[in-house]
Amino acid sequence: MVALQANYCWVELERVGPHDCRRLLCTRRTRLAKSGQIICVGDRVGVESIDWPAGRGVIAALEPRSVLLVRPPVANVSLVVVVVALAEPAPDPLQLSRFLLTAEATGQAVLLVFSKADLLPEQAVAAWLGRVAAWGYPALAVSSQSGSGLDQLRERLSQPGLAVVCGPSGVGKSSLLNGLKPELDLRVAAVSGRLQRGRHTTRHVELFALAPGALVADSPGFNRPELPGDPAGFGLLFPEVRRGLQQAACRFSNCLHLGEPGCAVSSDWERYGWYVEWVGDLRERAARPEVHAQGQRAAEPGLRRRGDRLEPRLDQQWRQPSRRSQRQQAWREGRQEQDGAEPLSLPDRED
Ligand SMILES: Nc1nc2c(ncn2[C@@H]2O[C@H](COP(=O)(O)OP(=O)(O)O)[C@@H](O)[C@H]2O)c(=O)[nH]1
Ligand SMILES: [Mg+2]
Ligand SMILES: [Zn+2]
Repeated sequence: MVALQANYCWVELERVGPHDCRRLLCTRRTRLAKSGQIICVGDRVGVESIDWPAGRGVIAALEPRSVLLVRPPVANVSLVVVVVALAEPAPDPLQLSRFLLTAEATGQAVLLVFSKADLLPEQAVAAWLGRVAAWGYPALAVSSQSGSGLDQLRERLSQPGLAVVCGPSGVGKSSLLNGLKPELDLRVAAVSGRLQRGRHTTRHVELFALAPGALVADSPGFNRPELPGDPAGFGLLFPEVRRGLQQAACRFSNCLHLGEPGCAVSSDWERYGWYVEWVGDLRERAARPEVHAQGQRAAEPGLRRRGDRLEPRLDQQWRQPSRRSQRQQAWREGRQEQDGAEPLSLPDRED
């Protein structure tokens, strides 16, 4: 499914159909929604009742998905491209890290792109590239204005798979995709206001083919992604931590890498201080389950929690169970988490 507009889905076909049909405008079988199967952009679906001359059909089946990116909600993502501008707006390393963490949380490849390279002198660009290389990200500096770096980016995005471009608004994501494929003609907004934030002109998620089998999704910008996950797995979202663990194992398997005895992760990296602070935030969140459940809902406006799964929010008519029973469920889950929670304090000594 390549695009969702109100209650209609555009489905791109695996093979060209009669009447040279490549895309079908589809509705969804009600029983899909009733069985709790929510279709996201990026999902592979089965279509029935096809009216070829009209180009219409009905989605009747959803294939299992490998990954679901929460924001924007895109299924089966294989590459997350995080874009931040070198200027207008200037990079915010904390915000950039939050984007990188949510990208890492998908478990898929992450590519960091600095946009608007035309606005900074070469030396300043090199300084940013060096800084994030030390974090573990060999980044790309590009400019849609001058065209520099676009060929390299096009090459990366032309690999088979599904890439999602995300990042703050106004950094030039839509401009970049337009630069890669001018016929897209995506809407671009002037950066406005004293905060130099772009307006959110990209309103819905849509997939485009950049090369055969290489799909790319532009996404609406948002400015402050929530921290993903729980304290236990959090360290693995940092290349700096993964690097340490490749060389040696920590003494305790549930090590939080906060200077525990026998920890294999050093504290000698730029983002270590933020890491410590964020682990603290996550532990606090985990210790207060009611706040946690609310935080989750606020954190993911595109999605809601259902059992232990995340689902995109739907129009009122699709919603079930009711908001009230959702709240009760979230509350019950919170209680369970509290009752069965693993202690997050330092591990007991094993020796
Ligand atoms: N100087 C410069 N401005 C750019 C570049 N790319 C985009 N812009 C401007 O940045 C603003 C936001 O661009 P847009 O593509 O809508 O950003 P998005 O919100 O990330 O999709 C627009 O005014 C663009 O003209 C670039 O490479 N250089
Ligand atoms: Mg945009
Ligand atoms: Zn450790």
